Amino acid sequence: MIEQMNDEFYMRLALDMASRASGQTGINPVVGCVVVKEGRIVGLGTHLQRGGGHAEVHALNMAAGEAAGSTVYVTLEPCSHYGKTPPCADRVIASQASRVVVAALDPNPAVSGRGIAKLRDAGIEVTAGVLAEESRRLNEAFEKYIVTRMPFVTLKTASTLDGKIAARGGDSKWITGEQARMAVHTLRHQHQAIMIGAGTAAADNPSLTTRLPVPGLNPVRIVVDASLRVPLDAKLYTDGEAPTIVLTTAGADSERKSQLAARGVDVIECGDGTAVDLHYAMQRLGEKEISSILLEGGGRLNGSMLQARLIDKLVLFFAPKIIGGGQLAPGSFEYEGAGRMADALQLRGVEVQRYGEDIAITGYPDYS
Ligand code: AOF
Ligand code: ZN
Repeated sequence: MIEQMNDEFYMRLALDMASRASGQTGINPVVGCVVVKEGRIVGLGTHLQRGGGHAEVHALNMAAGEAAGSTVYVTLEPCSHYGKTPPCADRVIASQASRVVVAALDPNPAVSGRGIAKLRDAGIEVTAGVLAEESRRLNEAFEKYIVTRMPFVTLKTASTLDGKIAARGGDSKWITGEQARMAVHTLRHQHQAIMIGAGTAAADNPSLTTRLPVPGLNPVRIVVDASLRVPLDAKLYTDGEAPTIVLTTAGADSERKSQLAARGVDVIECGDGTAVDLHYAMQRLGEKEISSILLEGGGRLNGSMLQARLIDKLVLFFAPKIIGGGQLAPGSFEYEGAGRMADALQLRGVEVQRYGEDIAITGYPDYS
């Protein structure tokens, strides 16, 4: 009982450190590590960027000679393979730690249980599964990408209670309040890319940068533009704030493609139909090592991505307002939809947060 409380206490610290690095490790997971000996913390470490040291290495370096006989708390199973760095399991064994407490297993097929097996084979006591769900939640994008090489897509909307993302006259500033908009900028920081449709790009001319009181990272910007109708002087193509990718079709104007390429925009042809082949697009983005995408609409792209079952998570902000407007006011999800309530898309694991006057509903679509 006491041991379990201690394990959770130190694992929470490790998880907290890991969570602060969310958004800055690229395709890698976020991982925290705490080394404890005789009731004292002797080492702390966090994986801060891809190619950089793993959490265990930083923490064990800090612990130095104190690592012998210690307990090592780590939010992800120590790795067993040679990646950009040597296996952490070997490093833990060499440090002569006597016990290792792990939150989640590493879903990387190159590891998946082999790290823990290595430690046990070396005679180290291993306790696995302490606060595992918290760790898995932090690395939900990594969990998908490392197995499928497809990006984890979070769909975000900000609408009125009746699901509208603009008024009948087209105006959309602002629907939600400042706190909710801050939360969106934190989501931008935490995702590697942000994606919008051509309609939104043309109507709003957004910059899609991360604007927070504490500076954040700008995601790569992705525009879905089958016919290349977004003007060349759009901020996304001219401001140089972050790389921009355009997903288009083989049939789109080739001169426009060259003009975009000349501006440094990465133009990807996704199929030869009239619409962008979204499944193929996600595969290509995965190949470019984009492991997480924040989809910021509009309604038609949201609908198409849902229908293609490419959405992994939804974060829906609602302002306590009703605007009406029928067909003239665009909604968050514009698609044919289900004919019967029994066929509605069900969200699982639903949670509700408050941001000032606004609320956010988070959930995971159940496509089964
Ligand atoms: C750990 N501790 O802090 C991290 C781990 O390319 P590399 O060498 O950085 O390896 C990346 C892989 O290592 C990643 O896919 C995941 O399996 C594991 N990440 N493992 O023991 C860490 N970041
Ligand atoms: Zn490692």
